[in-house]
Amino acid sequence: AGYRVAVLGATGLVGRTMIKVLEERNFPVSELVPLASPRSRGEVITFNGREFVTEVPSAEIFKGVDIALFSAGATVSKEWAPVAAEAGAIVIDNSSAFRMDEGIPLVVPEVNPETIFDREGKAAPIIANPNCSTIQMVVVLKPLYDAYGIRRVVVSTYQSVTGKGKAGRDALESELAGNIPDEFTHFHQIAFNAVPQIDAFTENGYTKEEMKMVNETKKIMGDDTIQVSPTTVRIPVYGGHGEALNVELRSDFDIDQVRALLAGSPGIVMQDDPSARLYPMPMTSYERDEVFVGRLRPDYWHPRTLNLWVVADNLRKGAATNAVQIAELLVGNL
Ligand code: 11C
Repeated sequence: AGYRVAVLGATGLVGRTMIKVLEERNFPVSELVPLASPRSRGEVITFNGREFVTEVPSAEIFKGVDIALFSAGATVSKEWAPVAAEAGAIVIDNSSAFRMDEGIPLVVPEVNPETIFDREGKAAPIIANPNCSTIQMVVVLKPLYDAYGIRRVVVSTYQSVTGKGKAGRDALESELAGNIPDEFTHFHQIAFNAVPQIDAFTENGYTKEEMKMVNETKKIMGDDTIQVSPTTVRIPVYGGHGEALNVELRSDFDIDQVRALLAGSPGIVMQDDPSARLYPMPMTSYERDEVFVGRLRPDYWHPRTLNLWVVADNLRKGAATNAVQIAELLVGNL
């Protein structure tokens, strides 16, 4: 019993994490279909003690697949997601290919799980998984939005090199070993540095990463009026992305009530005890599925506004875990 689950990008950092998370969460998999580029064809993936051989995607291979988790970049998704959907699979796509398309749900299970299904209860053929830095932010914004309303969010990110996959991680390791490459993976040296550019710049002076945080947040929260003002920065860490949030609410709040509200909200772990030097960090969020929140305090100057610090493992809640949670919503509903 169970579902035939394909993972496209199975040998990448996110793909491997998807397979690990499927196993850890006992997702009902009858057969795993690992897929990757021709370079990785034939690589053996062990899942629940069984070995599966990596294939390349084809129209044929998606026949009989129930759920296809994609994490091989937007170009690959654009080519293969329609093929997989046509073959009858529900595609959960971790790339940016379809996120902002009308009619494609963009889903964080703690925030908008209902958007997966139409009025008849049928799942959308392609479901988009948001960008990692957006996911961990909206998990925290949702309970605040429901309780107080949100006007504006000023966010600065401190993002892990693993946001650029294996290449991003290897670049840091190589630079730390003293190698200076011809071309830097993170635009500049990332070892001992902080680079205020993630992805390319758009015409308005914001990077694509920053515009993802602006646009994806509005779509996921279902409110076009939320003003997200982002600066995204790459730093030389593994284990997770950090985000300093300054959130202007629409009504007054009591900070202890906010702390209790967030601590009791789905997917959040509160780590907020300055006297014990307890606050979230990438090192302690590594390989965890939750979103960690701390440094909660009212804005010193501005009414109805609070500051907080949010960390999540970008390969887990920021990518693989969120995708598997979406797949869990499909169980019994396909
Ligand atoms: C980074 N957030 O840290 C990016 C990686 O749209 O899924 C994920 C890009 C995306 O570099």
